[in-house]
Amino acid sequence: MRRFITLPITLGVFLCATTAEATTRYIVRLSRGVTGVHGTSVPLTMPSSARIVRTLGTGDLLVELDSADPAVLAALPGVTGVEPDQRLQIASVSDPLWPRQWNMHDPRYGTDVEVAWAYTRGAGAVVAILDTGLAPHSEFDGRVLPGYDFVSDADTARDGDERDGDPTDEGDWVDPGECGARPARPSSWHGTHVAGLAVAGAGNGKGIVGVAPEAMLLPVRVIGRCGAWDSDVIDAIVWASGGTVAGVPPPDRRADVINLSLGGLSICSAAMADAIAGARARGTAVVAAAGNLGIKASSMSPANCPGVIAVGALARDGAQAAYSNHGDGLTLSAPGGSGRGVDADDILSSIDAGRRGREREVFGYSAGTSMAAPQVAGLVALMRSADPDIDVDEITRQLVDNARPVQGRCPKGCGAGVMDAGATVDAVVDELTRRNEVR
Ligand SMILES: [Ca+2]
Ligand SMILES: [Ca+2]
Ligand SMILES: [Ca+2]
Repeated sequence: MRRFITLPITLGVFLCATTAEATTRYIVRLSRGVTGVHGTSVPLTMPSSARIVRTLGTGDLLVELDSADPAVLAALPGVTGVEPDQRLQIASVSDPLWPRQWNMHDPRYGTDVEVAWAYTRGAGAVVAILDTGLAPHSEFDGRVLPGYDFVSDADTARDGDERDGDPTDEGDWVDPGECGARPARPSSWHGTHVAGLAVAGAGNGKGIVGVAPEAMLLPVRVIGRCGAWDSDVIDAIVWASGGTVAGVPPPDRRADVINLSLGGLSICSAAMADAIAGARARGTAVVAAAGNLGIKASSMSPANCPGVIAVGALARDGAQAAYSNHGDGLTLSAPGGSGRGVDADDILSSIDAGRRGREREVFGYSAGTSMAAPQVAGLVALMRSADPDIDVDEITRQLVDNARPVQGRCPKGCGAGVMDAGATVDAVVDELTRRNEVR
């Protein structure tokens, strides 16, 4: 049986120790006046099976034994207690669906988020998800900022009006003939799935965990039932990054990062490039999905816009996913799932059960660069939480410099490699420490 002991450390991370591991290291507590090293009063003589490793800051002795039987230590005169020296680990995540989140913890193909969580879980950072809106889901309880609905076309908005202050996802199901030649399909709850990958809550006894489970979520609706207009996305980027959009009250908090799991086949328009440049100038990083057409990433906007962090997708086997756009246009890659219809090889996140309108919160699998991008956006939130002064260029540089080599095949180009949350946040904290030492 494993016994877990939890103790908080300064960074707010919970460590746990398991006593299942046999130890030969013991912390030996001494009565006052006894010491095993300098012998100021009563010298403690160790048996030949024991070796003093060092004196701890508390005055206790760390002792290594040849055997695992500490009775020999307890019997020594002057010893008041003997305790095993336990090896501490980052707590196993208690959220029940965590074991299925291979994209985060698989030792070869995952993103190593647990290492990053030793520093931060994203508290203080804001992630804006520009998407189909947000279906109510308890994974975001207490962390949803007032968002906005930028869908200006009342005909496709499904909420009966033009822009409004309620970004709730009304469902994007399509009936035959509704959106040109598009086939009929049920609602995707795409925005809720994407949001969960970035910021779903940890330790709430529920579902999954996002990359930045303590970051705030700014939900922004831009996609109606037939897609999103460029013009609505442009306004939403300006707004979420703290710029001014006529007729729309400013957000309570500017986003640290905007996620765009959307795109179309086109060059980057000058207006879109302007909106993104403005967001970057105000300190908001912009992350975009590279697209799922298996073509050059440079052919899809807004992933091809200057300054955008463009994210490709990797399959369950660590290779580039067959659907992922690729090539020089990618900044880096993240797990996006295989997309071959096998749930366990895809990416699990929060959705709604409704085939048309909202019914109830559930969890479901999906694959795509849409799933890869928000994991990078979540990582940007961790970086901003660790160092609130890190600028957008430095964020991009650290993502690239600390990406890991792709473990599977990627002949057409995966950008800098796989996002590595642990190495990246570690590097950001190092850099911050160096900066503070110089001051
Ligand atoms: Ca509306
Ligand atoms: Ca609305
Ligand atoms: Ca959860």
